[in-house]
Amino acid sequence: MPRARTPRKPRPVSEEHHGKTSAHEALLLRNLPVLARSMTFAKMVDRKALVNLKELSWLYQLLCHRKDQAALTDNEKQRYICAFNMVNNDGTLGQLCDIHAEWHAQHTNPRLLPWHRIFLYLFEEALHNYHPDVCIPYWDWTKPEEQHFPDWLVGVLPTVHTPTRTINVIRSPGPDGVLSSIAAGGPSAMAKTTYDTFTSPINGIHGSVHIWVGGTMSDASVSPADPVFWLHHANLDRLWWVWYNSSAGNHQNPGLSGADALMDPWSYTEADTRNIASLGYTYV
Ligand SMILES: [Cu+2]
Repeated sequence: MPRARTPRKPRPVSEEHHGKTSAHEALLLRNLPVLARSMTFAKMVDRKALVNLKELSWLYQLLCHRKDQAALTDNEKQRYICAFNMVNNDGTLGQLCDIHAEWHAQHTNPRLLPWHRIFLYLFEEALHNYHPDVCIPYWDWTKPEEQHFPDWLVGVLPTVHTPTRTINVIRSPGPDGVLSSIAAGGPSAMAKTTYDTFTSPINGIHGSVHIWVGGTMSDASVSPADPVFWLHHANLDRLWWVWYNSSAGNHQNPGLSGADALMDPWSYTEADTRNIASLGYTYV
């Protein structure tokens, strides 16, 4: 699909795509230097090997189980907040905020879902540096009982120091009824039978929920600083996975090619995002 893009700077040879594992390694070395200094759980477990063996049910347990935030135990909620704070304190979250603030054609177009799938994957890897058992919960605002701001995050308003700025998280959620009317667009999006007609209304719902939360979440240059950003995007990512596996979605991939298929600033491509098991997680 035609889409205006700013010219991309030539990429150094070292940034070229050498396969999934090396792309991940390159990211850790280049964009997340703090992580590169320590042994991550992800490095201990070769997930690419796991994918080939995923029919073995005991290995399935090694996939990160992303759960509905409303179903988390108090302990699981505290562990997510703890891991979030660790990733904030080590500077990784700030780096991710600055990358999100850059232009990577990651919003208001069909790249939204694959680009943020990688973005969440990298954040989850960073969480695992401290808590291998913590996965990104999802905020299922399609459920009437979750059509309000998640209670357990109301008082969690971190300060995030990025390489360029300090972000003091604020928010001002709208009325529950407005969130419910935003979410009411979900079923018709899920019924669409092409990726483009699915992703277009999902893009709109995505933005409306950002604005409904308000404050930091309503500004794409700072939104990942709010811990609820990750829960919101995990839900969008989950809806995409549900749609993809539905008869309406019929395993259709985004029609991206050339530079549009490269999830810059990383070396991942759209094809790398097609199977969430290969990225080490599943939705439960
Ligand atoms: Cu975004």
